Amino acid sequence: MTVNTGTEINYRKPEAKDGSRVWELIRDTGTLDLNSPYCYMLLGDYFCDTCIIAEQGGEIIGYISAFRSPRNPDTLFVWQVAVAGTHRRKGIASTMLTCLLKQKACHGVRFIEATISPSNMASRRLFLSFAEDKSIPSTVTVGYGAELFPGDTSHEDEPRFVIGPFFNQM
Ligand code: 9YT
Repeated sequence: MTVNTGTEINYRKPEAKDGSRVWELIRDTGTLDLNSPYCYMLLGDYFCDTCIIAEQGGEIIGYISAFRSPRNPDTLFVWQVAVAGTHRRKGIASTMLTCLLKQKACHGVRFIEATISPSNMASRRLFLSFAEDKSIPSTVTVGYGAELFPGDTSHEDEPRFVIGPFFNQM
């Protein structure tokens, strides 16, 4: 008899019906910009090939949303990386990123871009160690400065990280 202890982590594409639970995950991170539930449904419907969910025992514990830049299709823009507070520091974000890059939809990707605010240490570590481990160049430019955000939101700067070029044979 096989007993499913629910400890195995399953990585899969999101669907529209995951939108509400993804919204809850993003809300609970406390560090990411919370978009509308509709936005997460839409990503699950129209951008599922470049997004990924980590699930354990039926619970969504990790999520990456990303899309290929319409003007530069060799660039994967990684929009949000989220891991549930209870599951951090286990390499889940890094596994999600690696799985994502292995997808057919990411074939030919040579650059990764993301904007990451200074307080989002987990994502900074994720992208910089991804680049370092593989000896891929990385640069940081201004991105979206705090002044671009509505005055009453006191949003941090969102510097843009660019990693690449690399040969995506993963
Ligand atoms: C890589 C990542 O998660 N960036 C976050 C961008 C922005 N602050 C957002 O959408 O939360």
